[in-house]
Amino acid sequence: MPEYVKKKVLLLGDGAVGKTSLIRRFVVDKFADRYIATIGTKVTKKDIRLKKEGEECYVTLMIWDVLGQRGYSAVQASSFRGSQGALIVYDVTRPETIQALAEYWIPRLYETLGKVPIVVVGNKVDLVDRRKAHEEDAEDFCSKYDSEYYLSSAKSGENVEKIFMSIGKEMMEERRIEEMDKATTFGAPSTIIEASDKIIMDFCNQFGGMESGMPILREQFAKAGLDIKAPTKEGLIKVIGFLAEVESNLKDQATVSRNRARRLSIVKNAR
Ligand code: G3D
Ligand code: MG
Repeated sequence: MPEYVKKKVLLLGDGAVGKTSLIRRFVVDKFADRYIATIGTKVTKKDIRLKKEGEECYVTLMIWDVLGQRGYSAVQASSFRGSQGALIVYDVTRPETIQALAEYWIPRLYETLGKVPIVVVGNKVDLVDRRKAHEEDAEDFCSKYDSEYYLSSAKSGENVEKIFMSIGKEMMEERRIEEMDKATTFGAPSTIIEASDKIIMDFCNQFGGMESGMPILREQFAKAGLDIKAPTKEGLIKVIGFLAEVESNLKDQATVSRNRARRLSIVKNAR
């Protein structure tokens, strides 16, 4: 018996990054070159089909195109309510728009809804030559938020379907939301020991608890030559790589790389 659900997804980001164009491309497969600023909030509906734990499920996405002007915080907060996830969009040709995500959009979202799943989207990739650099920027940015990213183009259609499917999938995984609640706080300064502690907990949470996680951790720490009493950054980075190898036999690729990125960001922030 397939499951039918309705999910509300937000598109957030500064004006003119391409939110309305991405929705239009996804829903009616068209691109219009004429810029019409979105007034207020517009809702578009689209049905998608996903697999959840091997089971087919039908999801009706209610896609909310939120007024992109910063400062309209009451309008924005009220459009956030009841939503289970967001596509966070910036324009790869305007670096200030990725900065706005960290300074404005993501904090506003988390203030209102708590830590819901997000997928970061660098749009207008058709306009850049050095794609690799943009990928690195996006990856670096995402590691702080435990999210996936895509570079997209509403103009060519590249990755447009993928970004909506990806957030749809994230919103279906309630387990993941629990994991995020359990996850450690990021960005806070910590010592190498604290970082090591967080990584251990993070791995155990994902691996069915301490009893099942610890033996694997001990093995991988030993393999990396890491002394649990005096861990080093380099050693932890090695361990994170080994843990990703272990997980790649058990989890899907997206989860494995998200876990790796999250753990690397813990190490990066350690003193
Ligand atoms: P918004 O809803 O985030 O405010 P819009 O942004 O979807 O209205 O898009 C703003 C401008 O960017 C529009 O151009 C639109 O055509 C353009 N645009 C959106 N996505 C892409 C893309 O992927 N590639 C390119 N090259 N342009 C894109 P104008 O020129 O009318 O301002
Ligand atoms: Mg718009």
